[in-house]
This record gives sequence, structure tokens and C-alpha cells, in this order.
Amino acid sequence: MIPNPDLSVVPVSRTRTFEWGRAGLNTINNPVSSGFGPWGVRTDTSAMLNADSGRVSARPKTGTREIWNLVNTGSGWDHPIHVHFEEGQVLSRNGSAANVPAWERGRKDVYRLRPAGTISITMQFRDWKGMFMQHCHNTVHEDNAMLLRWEIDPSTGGAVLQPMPTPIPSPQGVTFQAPTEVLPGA
Ligand SMILES: [Cu+2]
Repeated sequence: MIPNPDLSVVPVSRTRTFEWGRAGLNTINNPVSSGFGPWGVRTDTSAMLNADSGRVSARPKTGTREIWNLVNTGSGWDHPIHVHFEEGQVLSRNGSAANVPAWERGRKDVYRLRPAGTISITMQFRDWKGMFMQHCHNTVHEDNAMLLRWEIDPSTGGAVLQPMPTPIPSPQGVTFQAPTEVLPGA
């Protein structure tokens, strides 16, 4: 295995917290773009929200590094959280780096979130721009709204259209519409 990239040389521009649990609600209620619970994700101080592909929940800036705290608010499930398209490294489990075994210290994009546990990860948003998602990879959860959209904000560099239109699939093909909601402070 090659050594990990040394992310400690990149300043942390922001820390976000994503809580994964039940009792999600939907603020958009678009029957095409919305998912409906009971599972959901709380982003920082937002409500516990069901998925909606029209909602942008986080907008990290190109080239910056962030720390994301993933929190399991329940005690009955493991949630394997998959963050699309950018690799990360695990900093700590339940607040301590000593809780991260050697086999979990490599470059990762799925993070096992244990019951009632917390895992802190760090990523630098590098080459890939645009619309991404993160979700629990338990099918019964990702299909029941434990999924959110995030988008790399190119305002510090990069030439992409912003914001990306939301794809709306149908049997007749895909149409696009403007994002429905951007969470305050995203
Ligand atoms: Cu899950």
C-alpha cells in the first residue's frame, strides 16, 4: 500500500456534522424528486430530512479540506455511509484516533457508522466538480430517504456551471429543473 496523502498540510476550512437516523421529514414534497422516510439525515442544525434530489445540503469549496462528523442517532443499525467521488481518511471514532484500527486508516469512500457511534473523516475536494451524494448503503435505508445531495462550490476555482440542474428521470427520458432548495448555511 502506498502512503496516504498528507492532508494535515491543508488547513481545515470547515467542519460539518451529519446525523443519520429516523423520524425524517420532507420539506419539499415533490413527488418526483423527493424520497419519503422514515429514515433521514440532519445536516448541522437542519431538521432531520428525507432525501430530495432538488435540495443541496452542503457546498464545500473547490480545493479546500473539511472535517465531516458522521453521527448515528440510533442504536440498532450499522450505517455504511458512502460519500461519492471523493476519497477521505478516518480521523477518529467516538472522539478518539486510538479507536481507528490500522485496517481503517487507508484511503476510503465508505465509512462504517456503528450503532450510537460517531466517526470523523476528512476530505480535500480536488479534481471532481459538480453534484454528488452521500447515503447509507443499506438498501432499505437509501431507498427510504437516508440520502442527501451535496455539491462542490467552484467559487475558489474550477469552471463548472453552478448550480447543477436536478435530473428528473421518467420513462420518456430525463428532464432537468433548477434546485428546489439550498439549506441555509450550506
Ligand atoms: Cu443505514
